[in-house]
Amino acid sequence: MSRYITIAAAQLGPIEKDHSRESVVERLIAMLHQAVSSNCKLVVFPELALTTFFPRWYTEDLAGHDHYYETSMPSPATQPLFDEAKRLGIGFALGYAELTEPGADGLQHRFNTTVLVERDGTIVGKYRKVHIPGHEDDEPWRPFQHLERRYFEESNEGFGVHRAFDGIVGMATCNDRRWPETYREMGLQGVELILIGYNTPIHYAPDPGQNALQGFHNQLCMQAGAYQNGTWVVGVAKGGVEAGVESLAQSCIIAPSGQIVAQATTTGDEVITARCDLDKCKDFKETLFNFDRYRRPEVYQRITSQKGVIEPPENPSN
Ligand code: CDT
Repeated sequence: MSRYITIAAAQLGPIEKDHSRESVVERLIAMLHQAVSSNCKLVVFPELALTTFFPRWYTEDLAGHDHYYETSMPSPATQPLFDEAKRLGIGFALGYAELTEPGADGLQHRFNTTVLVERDGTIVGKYRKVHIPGHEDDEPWRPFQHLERRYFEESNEGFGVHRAFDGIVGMATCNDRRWPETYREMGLQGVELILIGYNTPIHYAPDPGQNALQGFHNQLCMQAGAYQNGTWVVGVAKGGVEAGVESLAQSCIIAPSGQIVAQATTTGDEVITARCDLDKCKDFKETLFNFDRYRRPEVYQRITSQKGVIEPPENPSN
């Protein structure tokens, strides 16, 4: 049996500080049209797709940066995207900065969020980023900052999946893609399609030796996650040089075999597509990665009971 869905990864080039949300939404809608002309039913946009990557700037006063966040979704600026997608009968995933209503604690919360919208315009669900990289405080020695840990809380909601687009769909965001737990949590819920937006600066200040490996690591982790869980993975970048900082592009669509079936060739706005058979997941889920048959959770206890590394004691003879 086959269950085909044609999917677009809509890579964005840079968004500068002075670019309005409205101008960005125009770019998103242009890519939506391209996706429709390729018969796509789902288009995946990157992480924080509405603004420049603002965590690169330090601020004492977080509230002074609240204009980078959406307080509703759809928000006034994104309503035209929602309307056009519904009119065209295409779904989408969109990353944005979310500022919540005050919760039971009376506080507003800031999350790095992705919303998934079905072809009929209904909101399927939201995903709030779990693994928040970078640092909390000003680190002026860096050529640019990566202050996601100042601007966003870690979500405790985990990695849910949704029955949508005639399959089982999950989401993750940027740094999440480097962690095998991300994929396995969704793999254990039968995920068939994982949507991942990212902003990955090429320069990694704590260890610049990794700069030249950014493209390799991007593919390594997403291809492994796809294969080891028998799932499609769509990785979508905001790439190019934004505010003088170069970010990885290399958006790609990966099959459950781990093979890349489509990849961006530019660092700007670019739509890549693939016709994905969700039933291909079974080839892996029912054979080598038949979890029910072969997994051994009873010997994986450290994975959930322990956070950091605990090395064995030194040999007394040393
Ligand atoms: N946006 C995001 O999560 N970027 C990180 C950069 C890590 S370096 C601080 C990433 O993992 O690509």
